[in-house]
Amino acid sequence: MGTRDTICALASGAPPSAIAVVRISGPAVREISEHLLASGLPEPRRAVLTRIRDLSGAAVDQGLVLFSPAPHSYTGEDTLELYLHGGPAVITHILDALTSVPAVRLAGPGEFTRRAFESGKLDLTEAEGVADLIEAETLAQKSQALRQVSGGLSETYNEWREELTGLLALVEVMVDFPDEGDVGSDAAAPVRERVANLMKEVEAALGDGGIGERIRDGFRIAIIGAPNAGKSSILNRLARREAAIVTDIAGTTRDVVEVRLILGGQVVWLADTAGLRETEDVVEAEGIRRARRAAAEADLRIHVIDGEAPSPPPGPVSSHDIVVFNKVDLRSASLTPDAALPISATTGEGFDKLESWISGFLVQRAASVEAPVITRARHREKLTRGLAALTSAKAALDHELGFELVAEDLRLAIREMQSIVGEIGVEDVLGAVFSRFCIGK
Ligand SMILES: Nc1nc2c(ncn2[C@@H]2O[C@H](COP(=O)(O)OP(=O)(O)OP(=O)(O)O)[C@@H](O)[C@H]2O)c(=O)[nH]1
Ligand SMILES: [Mg+2]
Repeated sequence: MGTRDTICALASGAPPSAIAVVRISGPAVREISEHLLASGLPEPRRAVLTRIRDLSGAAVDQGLVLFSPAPHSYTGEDTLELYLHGGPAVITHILDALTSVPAVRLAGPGEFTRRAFESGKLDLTEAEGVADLIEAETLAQKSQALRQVSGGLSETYNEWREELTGLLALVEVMVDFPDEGDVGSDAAAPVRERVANLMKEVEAALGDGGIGERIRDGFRIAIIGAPNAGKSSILNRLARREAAIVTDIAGTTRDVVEVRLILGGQVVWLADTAGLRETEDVVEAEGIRRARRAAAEADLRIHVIDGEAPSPPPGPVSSHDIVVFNKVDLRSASLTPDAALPISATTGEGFDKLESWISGFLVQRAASVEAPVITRARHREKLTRGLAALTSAKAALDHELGFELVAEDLRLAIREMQSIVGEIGVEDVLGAVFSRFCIGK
């Protein structure tokens, strides 16, 4: 690690700002401090007010500096933080001054966190948590990310990995000493039970309804119904802007139009879809196919009944759905079918009820799993494969196929758990995770 570059970057937001934080990490930090700080290398972990100059001795600014020696820093390396006046010229001058030192270069996205990961300060789920925390828009996203940063997910994955490692040790003994304790079902029974218990736990995590991923990426709501029912008008009113085209021609919406909203404290992707009907038109038919797919994938469907030409909602209405009777401004609300909410996209009547119903639904859904251990598709994919390996181990035990096979499956399951926390991290996974960070983190 001694031969690494030293990296620097603006860690605070875009200038101008009251204060700008510039971060420097790597082996050249001590040398830089001697050259650029009037007070020289500061005492560790002690904020010092000093003049900062460039290599020619010209003043850059004055501000607080903080030195965190390795390994007690975020990156695990020597780190220097400069708290400067947040003007664009100050920032340009300091970054120029720093990068004029031959061993120093500007950091790439997420490079500080990647170094923290590489020096064992964070595991991969914790590093992902850092990225999520920075991007968190809702309180729900923030608290989920914070839990992840503090190792809430790693804990579960590590427990499973430890249990698997213990099981593997047991099974390997049986492979090596098949005669001991009679290979029969007696020896296998405790292993089988522990595998079954672990399977139950992993299955429960996978059966969380995708709540962790929804909180992070957004819940999906689809507006569906007959052509001209007012679906696009409803989307526009909920989005508070003219996101979708509205005309009195049936079949106006062809493609799925999605808008991003915050409702009930959650990020929501609201989709307007093509009106469902029989059609010979190829383009419209494709739109309808997409509408049905959006409806099938949604967490919640808003079925729209056209108050002008009421017809029952197409397809089954589940408890995850809401039926609205639109255009009540044209009709008497008393004509609203049972269990449907009377609304008018034109006047806004009934929208406060509709919004609070959706919010209530989301609050309930988000609370349905207390602490999801899956917050990304990456975790789900690995965990699904881990479960498949466990299922195969269980089958090998059930059919007495030999402990070698069981051991092999357990090893596979361990690898999946290890790759979730990045213990065995293939380079492309790391690249994909860290490239999405902002520069300076
Ligand atoms: N009076 C009244 N008219 C409405 C209401 N909602 C929508 N409309 C009208 O109904 C027509 C169809 O509205 P859209 O929002 O385009 O309907 P849609 O369901 O998206 O239609 P398609 O995209 O063709 O499937 C337009 O002329 C709207 O102005 C309402 O609540 N009251
Ligand atoms: Mg439409």
